[in-house]
Amino acid sequence: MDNQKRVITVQDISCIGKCSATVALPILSAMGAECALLPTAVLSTHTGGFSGFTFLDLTEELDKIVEHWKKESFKFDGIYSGYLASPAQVKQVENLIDDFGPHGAVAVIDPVMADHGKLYTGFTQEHVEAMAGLCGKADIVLPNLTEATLMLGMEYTPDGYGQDYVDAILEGLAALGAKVPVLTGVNYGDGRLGIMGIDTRSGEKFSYFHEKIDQSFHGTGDIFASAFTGALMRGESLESCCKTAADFTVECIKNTMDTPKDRWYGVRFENCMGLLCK
Ligand code: PXL
Repeated sequence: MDNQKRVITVQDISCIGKCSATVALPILSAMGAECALLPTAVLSTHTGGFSGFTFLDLTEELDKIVEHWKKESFKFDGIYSGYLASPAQVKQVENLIDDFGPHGAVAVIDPVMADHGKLYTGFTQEHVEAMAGLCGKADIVLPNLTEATLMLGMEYTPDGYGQDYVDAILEGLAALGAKVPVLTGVNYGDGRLGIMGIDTRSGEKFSYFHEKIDQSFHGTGDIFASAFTGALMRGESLESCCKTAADFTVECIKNTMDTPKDRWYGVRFENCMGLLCK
């Protein structure tokens, strides 16, 4: 019997920059899932750190692609969205969940829009509000601290916080409607960085902490979310998905530290891919 999982990933194509589609596709493939791509936009590079990038919005094309998929009666096991170019596209992903969710597709939403306390270039408060709505329809949400606090209208505190702050964020995300909120980038000041989540259906909490590397790299959120989704499709527990994805991301970062600094626009994940094929 063919039990290969098929996932739709909704991502932009940043032609150079090692993020979104150019990491989601190889990672999901390496982990054994078939990956269908719904491309939100085509950019010459990602928007972080490059100026003069080109940007082609594919909002109109998305509906046509999905209409065709529905006509063909394709079935999917997962819907995994990352960078969405506009509030209209956020709505399109909600429609995707309505279309394919009832047939068994688990919705994993990474609300890609901000980091280090700041929205990425081009995003507005309207996008934040739309994303909060989408997260409310998701099975699993994977925000970082900045994205979570923006969606909840909470103060962003980069460090010096305790368990109460994280609990309040997870509760807030659950109150939006997310079944499994998972917060990334949790830092209790002990030299580690972690992921904390709760499955609101069972009340079970889970977490995974790993060594903190004091260097930030583009695309690592996408690498984490892609590997998390791949692990989920492989049937791993939520805690195991956190571990698989975080360990892989840390290895990719370590594998990049010694490359020339002007090449630090993404991590050198390519020769770490073997870690995912098991
Ligand atoms: O890695 C997130 C991301 C994805 N896609 C585009 C981006 C970014 C972050 O800046 O600009 C186009």
